[in-house]
Amino acid sequence: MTDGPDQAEIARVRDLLGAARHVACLTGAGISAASGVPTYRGAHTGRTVGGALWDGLRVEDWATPAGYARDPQRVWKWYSDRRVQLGELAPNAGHVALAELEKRLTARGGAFTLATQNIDALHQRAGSVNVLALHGSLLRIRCSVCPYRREVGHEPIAAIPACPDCGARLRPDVVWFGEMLPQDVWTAAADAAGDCDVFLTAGTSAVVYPAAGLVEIAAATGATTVEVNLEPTPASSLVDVALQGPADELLPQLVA
Ligand code: BV8
Ligand code: ZN
Repeated sequence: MTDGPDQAEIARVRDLLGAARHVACLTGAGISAASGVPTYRGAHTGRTVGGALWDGLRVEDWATPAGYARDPQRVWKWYSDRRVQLGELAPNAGHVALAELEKRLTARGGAFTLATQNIDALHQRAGSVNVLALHGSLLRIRCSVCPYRREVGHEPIAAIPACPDCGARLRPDVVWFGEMLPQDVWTAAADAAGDCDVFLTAGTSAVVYPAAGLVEIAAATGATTVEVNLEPTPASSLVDVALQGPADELLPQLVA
């Protein structure tokens, strides 16, 4: 347990969630930190790639279509290693709390929408159902050129496969910088942010757009907004309640 926010704030959010009709949530790398997934930026309790991965390049420099074109084997290996590592990791109490919240809301006729920037599928493994994976999935690969895509497991894939339909290079099915988010997924997330009465953001540095804009949509349309993060972010001054602490400790308290 950390010192963290006071119990009155926790109780206030618990009441808000208990009375809500539709809760929408945005998560980022921080929610998976306690599972051993590295974060990208900011303070951390577990591991972090800390922005600079190789040769001083920031994630924004190489997690791009141009970065893949420049050094496909290296970028491919980075994702392949993460996919293998993910097979050894498990959801934590933060993921489980959000899955529990969804169960409760749906059991009483409410709605829960979980938009995540994470590509680790740990929310689904924890039992969350209505999950919008804004930035794709580590567990899918797709063609760089045509619509071909397929699911993959946690086994290593050393060589970059060629597309069985057109022969082009396959790539991870994730959204890189400079690429559009899948339109249907983004529309569903923006609709949920505009429709919810409570919007909860957890474990995100709130700097990558358009995902970070969801809390702005929710605030502008009258939702009560709550942030759970280890440290203040650009969203902290916008939200109604900013709780600082580890998501794997705070989310179970909010949902208890
Ligand atoms: C697009 C996926 C339209 C694969 C990722 C200038 C201003 C505004 C926007 C832009 C700009 N310049 C460029 C842009 C657009 C750009 C962008 O937002 N850039 C930012 C960096 C300035 N966005 C895009 O390009 C997006 N597409 O805009 O399309 C378009 C297209 C073409 C032309 C015109 C328009 C696409 C963005 C997708 C990027 N994909 N990766 C992969 O993961 O490998 S981004 C990367 O950051 C991550 O993958 C993750 O998905 C994302 C967000 O990170 P977070 O999840 O928030 O994680 P982070 O590490 O940053 O923070 C962790 C937080 O947790 C910290 O605050 C820490 O304190 C906290 N924490 C740690 N431990 C805990 C904890 N909290 C609680 N508990 C703990 N235990
Ligand atoms: Zn193809």
